[in-house]
Amino acid sequence: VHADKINHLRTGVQNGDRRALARAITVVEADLPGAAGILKSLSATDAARVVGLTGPPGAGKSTLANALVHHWVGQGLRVAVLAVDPSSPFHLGALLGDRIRLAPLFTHPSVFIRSLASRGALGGLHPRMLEVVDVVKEAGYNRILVETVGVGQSEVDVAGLADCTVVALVPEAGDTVQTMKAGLLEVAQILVVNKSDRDGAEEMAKSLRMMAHEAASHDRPEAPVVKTTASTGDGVAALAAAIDAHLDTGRPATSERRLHLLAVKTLRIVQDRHTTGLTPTKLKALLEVALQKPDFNLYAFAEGLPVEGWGA
Ligand SMILES: Nc1nc2c(ncn2[C@@H]2O[C@H](COP(=O)(O)OP(=O)(O)O)[C@@H](O)[C@H]2O)c(=O)[nH]1
Ligand SMILES: [Mg+2]
Repeated sequence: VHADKINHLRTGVQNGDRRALARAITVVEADLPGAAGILKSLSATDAARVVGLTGPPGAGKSTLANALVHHWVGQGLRVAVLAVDPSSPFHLGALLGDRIRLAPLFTHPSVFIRSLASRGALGGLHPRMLEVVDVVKEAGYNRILVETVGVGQSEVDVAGLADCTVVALVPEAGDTVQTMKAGLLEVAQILVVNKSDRDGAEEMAKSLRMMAHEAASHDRPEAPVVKTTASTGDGVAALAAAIDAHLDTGRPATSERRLHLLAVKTLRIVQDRHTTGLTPTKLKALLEVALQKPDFNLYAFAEGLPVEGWGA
């Protein structure tokens, strides 16, 4: 892909052309030719706030995301949603105000929605999620909401890229809570008891508050617990306020956490770059040749591999 094509695409993304954005995401997501060129052309814009929304399947994450989008759009914000949950596609509409509902939302100028495939059956972020988020940031959205199913590693992954991680649970999730200490609770900066129209919501909120209190420390503020009924919009304004409060306090530009995340991100980029083009099939072919030599050494072989560059 030629440089002027990449420039054209990037300019489109920056100007809010959603087709250009969709195209750029596809290129980056699938690592098509031009992906590196697009990524390297990104400006250092970091105005968008990334909100991760995770939790067990069926907790109401998509419904909650809809409600948050509605809330933010009502405040005049531009919002992008990246949903890593093909099983539960976005049905924007139900919660959106009439004015917005009448117009198909995918054409609403303030909203961009994209589904991404997950890494595997157990969920997990798309392997190019970091890059996709960076492309979306270029398009000038104020909020980027990333919905993932929290069933394993994904909640940790999403915490790594989000400025604020929201974990959604339901009143019946008592068992989940017992087993989630190591995962979901650890990454939660805000805890949500969704489906609060159901029995047991207050009990659930109470036990979560206790846990959040125990988990808090001097460098880890206590995660607030918010009760919501996503399907009616109850509590969504309070959730949005909690998110704003977290975003306001967090993230000094050179904070230890940010530096750590950037280091992890750099490592991943470098590792990816070095394995680009190295498929098991290709390696087997190279190994077959290398093994002919009597002084074959695996380490010397690995070091001598043809590493593809990071050129456009
Ligand atoms: N009663 C009730 N149902 C809800 C609420 N929020 C979502 N749901 C329903 O729960 C189901 C799963 O919601 P969804 O947003 O797809 O969950 P996700 O898998 O976490 O994204 C849907 O049928 C929703 O309509 C809520 O606050 N109360
Ligand atoms: Mg969903």
